Amino acid sequence: MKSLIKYIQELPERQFSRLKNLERNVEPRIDLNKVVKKSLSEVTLFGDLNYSKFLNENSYPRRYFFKFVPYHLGSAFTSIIALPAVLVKTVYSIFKSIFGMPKSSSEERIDTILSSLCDLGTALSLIVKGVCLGISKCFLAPFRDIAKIVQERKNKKAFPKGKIAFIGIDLQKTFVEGGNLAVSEEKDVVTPAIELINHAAKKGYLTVLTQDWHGKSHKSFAINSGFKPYTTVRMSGLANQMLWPVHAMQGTKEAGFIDGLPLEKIDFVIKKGFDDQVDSYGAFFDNGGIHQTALHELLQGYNISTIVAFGIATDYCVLNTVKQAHDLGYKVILVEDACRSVANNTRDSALETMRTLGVEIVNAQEILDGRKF
Ligand code: VGL
Ligand code: ZN
Repeated sequence: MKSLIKYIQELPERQFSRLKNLERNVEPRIDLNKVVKKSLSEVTLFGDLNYSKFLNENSYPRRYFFKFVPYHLGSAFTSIIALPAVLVKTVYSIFKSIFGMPKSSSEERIDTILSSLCDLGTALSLIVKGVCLGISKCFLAPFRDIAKIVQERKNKKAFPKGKIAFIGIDLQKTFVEGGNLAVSEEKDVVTPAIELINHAAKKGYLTVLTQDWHGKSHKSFAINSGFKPYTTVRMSGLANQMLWPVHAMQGTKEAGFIDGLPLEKIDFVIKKGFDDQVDSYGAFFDNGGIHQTALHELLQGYNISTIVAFGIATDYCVLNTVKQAHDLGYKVILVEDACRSVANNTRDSALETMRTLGVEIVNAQEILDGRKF
């Protein structure tokens, strides 16, 4: 009995020290490799991207090609152009030493010829080196550059600054002009999204993109059910599933990220919506709340407590991601003017729902000004 009373008396202190320990535990507790392996199909860890995948997904070579290749090839060709000049000079010196120096001894002539040949050898080796370096740089530099970027990101993000993560939701071609499920875009969504990502990367905050990633038999595609797009049905036990035009189909160009996003500044890509039987608007769980992506684990590993959310669509994937984040205990800031919606009425009710939850709704400029952090 005595020890029980003592225990109860000490309880607040015990709790307190437990909390203190938790607070002190500020270093990432996560084994990123484990997370990535665990759900390899869903999360792409920037540092682990393999080069060919990186090249494919980022059209890096094209950008690289026009920037560096002419430069390196130029230096290779400069060396090649030097070749005839060096040859002419050597042949001239040899001729001069044989025919133009009648008074000199044969020993002197041989000396001059040999030194000309040595000069020729040195010049040739420099030329060959120049050509080889120039050409090899053309082919190797993209890989070296990528390796450098990857290393920089790894170093920097080992301990991201602050406890803030910027999450760009479904910023994919399929959801903007020209895409199959283009949202209403009275204003450009790409520019503020790019600015937010640049801002986050500059400040050293964690950056994540989510990617809707459906198989061709996905049940949310109207074509797979026989109903018209934009009708609401019951799907896999879940009410109110909207049927959509085919969108964000795995591996298609449409499912790729919108051109111009600085993908090299993104730390993680979370893919969602694999399960053909259930839709997945939120980036943390599918709509049935059954399957969990690696996002929460990743954010926890980095001790993230605040999420800055933006992207597409305010009334579906943004709303659900924000709701799930809120339920998981994150403080959520929604950047309203960096979001676009499927429809105005659902956008308004989505914003109202988020406001009621206590989500802070801001404009991109307030973040970019550094007013918040
Ligand atoms: C989304 C509808 C269907 C979204 C995704 O990203 O908001 N909306 N799939
Ligand atoms: Zn979808």
